[in-house]
Amino acid sequence: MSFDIIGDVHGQADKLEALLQAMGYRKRAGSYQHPHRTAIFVGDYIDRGPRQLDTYRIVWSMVESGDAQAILGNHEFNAIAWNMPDPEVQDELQYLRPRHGDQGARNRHQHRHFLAEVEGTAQHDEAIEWFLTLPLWLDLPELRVVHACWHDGYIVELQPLLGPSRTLTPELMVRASRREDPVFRAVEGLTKGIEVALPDGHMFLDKDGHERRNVRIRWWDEGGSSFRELALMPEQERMALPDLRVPEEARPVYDQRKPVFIGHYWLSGAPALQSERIACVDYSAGKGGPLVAYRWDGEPTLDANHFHVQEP
Ligand SMILES: [Mn+2]
Repeated sequence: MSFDIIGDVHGQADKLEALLQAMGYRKRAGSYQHPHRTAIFVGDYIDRGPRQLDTYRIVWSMVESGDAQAILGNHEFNAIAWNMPDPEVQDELQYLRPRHGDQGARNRHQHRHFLAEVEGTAQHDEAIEWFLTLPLWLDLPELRVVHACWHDGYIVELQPLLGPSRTLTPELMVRASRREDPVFRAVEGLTKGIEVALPDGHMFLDKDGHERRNVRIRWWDEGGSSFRELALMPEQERMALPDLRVPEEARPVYDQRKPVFIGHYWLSGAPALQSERIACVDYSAGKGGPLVAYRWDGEPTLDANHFHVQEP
């Protein structure tokens, strides 16, 4: 099998159509197809860009016709939670992702481009229904795909709880929306990456001046070991972190059995591999960057020459 693994589109349907064309896909019977390749989308189809519904329709139609597979990104997870009433709140209507207060305003702001196109229409529920059919990860015979982090522990934990095609059920959506529930940590780990608590007494100030005691890490970096080396943050802030080891148990170790493709990390610059077996295909198409894909032709060891960069 030959697969083209396509990065986070975030409503940039122009970039997606240009990329599919350039990679040899043609529109036939309402869906883009390639004579002998299958596309795989790594999640985050919505939010940010100017053509939310068009993006959703392109990806949806390719999955329907068997020309693509697609998984769930954190933005689709959030969209479902925004639209799902909390069944445990009886006397008023509350949603799993808050719509009220300061947090509600921030949530709405993050989701505004999608809402502007769908709020109050039948397409909204239709899109949410479809998001609920997206698996949290793909483990194909030859390769793996997950939105942010391949974590064997979380996968083993979630596997028996998920729907038939590794999808989130309504019950799991509730559990994944409760910070104190282990399902929250597992779903967040796979779709947003790994967050590690800084050693006691350490903190840093984020770009809004808020104190933070957790950092997200570059889980794929086998060479790094300290918070200073592994934290995912601008270099200047990173250098202020303690030169102390990230606890081994907090870091997933990738088993290297097959290539794994991820999105999510808003990378920039020329596409580069994370390792021989790990490739991120998100180069910030959602905020001015190119849409990137990896043309996979069966190689067990990944090759940076296989990146396709669709300039905006
Ligand atoms: Mn993401």
